[in-house]
Amino acid sequence: MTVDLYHGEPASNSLKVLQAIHEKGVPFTSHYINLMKFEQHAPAYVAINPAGQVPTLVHDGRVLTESTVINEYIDDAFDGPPLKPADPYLQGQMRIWTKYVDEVFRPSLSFLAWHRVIPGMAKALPEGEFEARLKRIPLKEKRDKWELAAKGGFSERELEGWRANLEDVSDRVESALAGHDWLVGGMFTLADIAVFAMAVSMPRSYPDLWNETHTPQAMAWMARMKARPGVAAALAMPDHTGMVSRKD
Ligand SMILES: N[C@@H](CCC(=O)N[C@@H](CS)C(=O)NCC(=O)O)C(=O)O
Repeated sequence: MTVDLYHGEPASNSLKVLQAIHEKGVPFTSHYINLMKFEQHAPAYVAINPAGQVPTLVHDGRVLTESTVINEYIDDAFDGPPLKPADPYLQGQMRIWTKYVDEVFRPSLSFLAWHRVIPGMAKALPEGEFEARLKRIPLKEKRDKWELAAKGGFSERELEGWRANLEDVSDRVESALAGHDWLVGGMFTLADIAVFAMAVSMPRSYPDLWNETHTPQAMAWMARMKARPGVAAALAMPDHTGMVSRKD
C-alpha cells in the first residue's frame, strides 16, 4: 500500500487532512508544497490536482482531492479509531459542521487574510511577477479574487459580511461546546478536526472574538485538541513558509 499526501504548512485545509491522517495512524509519505513559492501551480503538481490547490491524497495511485472528502475517505478506507459517530443522525450533524467550515468559516477567513496580505505581497514582487503568477492559477474564480484583493478591491459590505461570519462561528462553537468536550455526539470527530483547522489561528488573528473571556469553552477545547497526539503531530509538520505560529 502506498499513501502520498501533498500538503502545505500545517494550517487550514492542509492541517485538516494532516490531523485526520495522524489521528487515524495511517503511514504516509509527505510531499510538502510551498505555497509561498507558488509550487501548487507548477505543471507537475497541476497534473495531479488540476485545481492547483493543496491538499491531495494519492492512495495506491488513485488521486483524491477536496480536504473534506479526503478526510471522510481516510476514515472509511483505513483501520484505526473511528473519526465519525456510528449514528447516521450524528453523522449528519457532523457534516453540517464540515459543510459550514467549507462554505462559511474557511472562505471568510481566507478573504479577510487576502485583503490584509495580498496587496503588500503583490507590491513586493518584481514588476510583472504578480501578473505572471496570476496567469498560472488554474481556477478562474481564484485568479479573479486574487486580482481584486491585490487592488484592495473588496467592498466594505463584503468585508463586514465576512467579519460577521467569524463572529457567528465563534458564537456557534462556544455554544456547541457548553457542557461538551467535543462538537458532536460526545466524541472527537471530523467536525472537531475541520473547525480546529481554521480556528487554530483565531486567538492570534481575531483576539477580540476568540479569547478566554468571550469564548472560554472554545479556548478549553483548543487546548484539548492540541493535547491529542495526532493533532500535535499534525501541528508539528514542517512549515517552510514560517507563516504558522506554533504558539497558537
Ligand atoms: N476546496 C478545497 C480548497 C483547497 C484550498 O483552497 N487550498 C489552499 C490552501 S488551504 C490552496 O491550495 N491555496 C493556494 C492556491 O489556491 O493557490 C479543499 O478543501 O481541499
